[in-house]
Amino acid sequence: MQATESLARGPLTSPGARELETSNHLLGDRAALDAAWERNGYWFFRDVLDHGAVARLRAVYMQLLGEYGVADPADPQARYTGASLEGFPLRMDPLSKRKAWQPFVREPAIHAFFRRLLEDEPFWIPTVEYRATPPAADRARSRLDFVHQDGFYNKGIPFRICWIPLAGIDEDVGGLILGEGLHRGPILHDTKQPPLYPIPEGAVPAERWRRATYWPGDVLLMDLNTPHTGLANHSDRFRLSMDIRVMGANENPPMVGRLIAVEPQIVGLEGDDGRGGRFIVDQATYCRGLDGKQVPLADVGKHFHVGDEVILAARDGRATIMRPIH
Ligand SMILES: O=C(O)CCC(=O)C(=O)O
Ligand SMILES: [Fe+2]
Repeated sequence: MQATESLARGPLTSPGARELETSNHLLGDRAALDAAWERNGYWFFRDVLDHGAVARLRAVYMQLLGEYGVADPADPQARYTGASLEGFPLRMDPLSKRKAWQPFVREPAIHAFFRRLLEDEPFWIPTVEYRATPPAADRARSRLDFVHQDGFYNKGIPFRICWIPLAGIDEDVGGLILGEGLHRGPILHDTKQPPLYPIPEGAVPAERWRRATYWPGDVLLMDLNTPHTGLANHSDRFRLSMDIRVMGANENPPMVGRLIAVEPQIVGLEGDDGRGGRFIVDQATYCRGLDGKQVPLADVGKHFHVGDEVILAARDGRATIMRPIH
């Protein structure tokens, strides 16, 4: 299948990170899995996802890259052709629109893995990034793209991040790097630096960084407060991965559905799974816009409309967080 050829090894230019710890041997042992999560802030499983399912998702990416002429869909290494990236949808919007994640998580083998891992029905939060990252143009920049904690931008939804490589991703191609064992510590984002609130350089001690050479079939789950970033792509190929968020259906997941009413201080939601109702939206609600920035309460009616698809978490009839789905 795809890209199992040997990957060219360049010099180590990221922070000399140690290998991620694997948790395959803990599968089926709830207490040991939980202990590893508490200690490290992640689980890394090697070769547990069905290769056919991963290849089918990868093919969807490759077709889009082919349509834009930036890679040959038949190239197992997804090398960048050099064609202009000007019109190329870097965030892969066509895949967002068609919800390319859904057929993937419905694949019986993929569902079965997460069902067993969570000991619960997986509930997928449709905050999905389809990443086809071209080789970096500027190689003088730091290789750490943007260190962040997802929890800082997603208060109130205790999901686990699932980062899924769709091809071989070595140190040159980049891939994910994380700070081990920092998820129970303080939030590292600098609250004095809006609008991005970056994590100051050095906040993740050099010896905490972990990464791996990733292969199709691997999956990395991270705590929502584990600091992490992609590494800049210093190869000649696209870096192909998807990240999506999951929690157990019995862990009080947020609602996902369409708005059926947007009134001052009230929204109505029809959830995809039958949950829904009318919810108070007030100062305590964290409303997020499409650009990720917080929407002031007075502007909710401008940003949210009947028919919009949203993620909404609520407690006692009050929305705690509301955000659009792309
Ligand atoms: O793949 C990347 O570059 C970053 C991934 C990420 O931020 C995430 O999975 O939450
Ligand atoms: Fe992230």
